[in-house]
Amino acid sequence: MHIDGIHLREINLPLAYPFETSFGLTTGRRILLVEIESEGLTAWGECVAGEHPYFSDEMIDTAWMITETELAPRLLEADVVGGGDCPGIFRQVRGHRMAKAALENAVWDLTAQRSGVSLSELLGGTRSTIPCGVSIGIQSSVEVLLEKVEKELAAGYQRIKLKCKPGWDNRIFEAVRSRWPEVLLSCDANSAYRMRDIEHIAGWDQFGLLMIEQPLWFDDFYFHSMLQKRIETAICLDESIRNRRDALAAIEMDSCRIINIKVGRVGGFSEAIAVHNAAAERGVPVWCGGMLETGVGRAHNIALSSLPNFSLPGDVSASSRYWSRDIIEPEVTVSPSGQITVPTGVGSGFQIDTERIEALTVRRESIRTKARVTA
Ligand code: OSB
Ligand code: MG
Repeated sequence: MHIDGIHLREINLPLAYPFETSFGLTTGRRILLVEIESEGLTAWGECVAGEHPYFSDEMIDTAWMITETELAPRLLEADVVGGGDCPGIFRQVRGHRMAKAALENAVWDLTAQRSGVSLSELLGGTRSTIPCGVSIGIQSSVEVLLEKVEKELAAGYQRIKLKCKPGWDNRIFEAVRSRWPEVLLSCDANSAYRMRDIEHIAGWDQFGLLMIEQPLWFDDFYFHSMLQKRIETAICLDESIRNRRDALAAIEMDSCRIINIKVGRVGGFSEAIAVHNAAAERGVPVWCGGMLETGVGRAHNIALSSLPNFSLPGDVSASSRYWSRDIIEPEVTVSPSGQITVPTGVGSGFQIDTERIEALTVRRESIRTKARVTA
């Protein structure tokens, strides 16, 4: 395919509800969207890098710079047949996986459109609906948290994930467990604990959690493996898993028994599928994580979640939990049984609300194929 232009935009969008994790509070998002123009078709990708380099070492401004100066020019020069070509095209650039993923995912979306199939089908999806959970941030009080949990369970969500940190752990697990003894419950520490906390974490076995997500260092396998040997509850790795090799190492070392796949964190759909397959072959279930995406990234998460080994409820939830109004149509909704229907239409299956995106845009840049100079 010939790629005619790549357009970068930053949109600013306030969150409908502030989101607090052990690494900080987010009240609004600055989001890099990429738009790829090719032979009359247009496809979008969302970069999930945050406003600060707190979840990973990427942030929107580094992603913007790398996309503009390194990735987009490479993609424009390359012979592209499909999204699977992108890792090779970007190989010389180390890291910057969230920046790479935004472009690669847009190329997959474009390929689905060109082939007249749904993105889910192109990726190898087999599910027509996906099971949904929610990630609930740190709240001002236990009472406020319980109200949130009640609201999400009433909406049908199949799994509740509680963000935790030292001082916001046993109290909330106890409160939620005593009120809902049977609910699928997990927690996510975003690396807030250290080995001195090992006995404290072992105490969580009594709460019957489905998993404990990324309790230790963001880049660690070894100490998670030591912790996993000491506790009964499954560890789930998020931040630590950057690619298929990391997944293999983590599984081999018993650093985790469940993997959270975020397509941005691993650099795009190609690597996400590779992690999915490696885990599936070893009997390790996976689920799709979230990064407070708009509808562009959410639609891509839905397509990815339709692959067979995404057997646990993911953090892919309704648009209205994040935005007063999303940037796709229709917005993402969740059924009373806590499921999202995987679209069967061509491409992502959602329409991009370009008018709304235009209104939210605060910065833009277009990169086009250099005119070839002929002698
Ligand atoms: O660790 O899963 C995480 C949000 C931002 C950064 C990291 C994480 C999260 C979430 C929210 O847990 C998931 C979502 O609802 O999008
Ligand atoms: Mg996480």
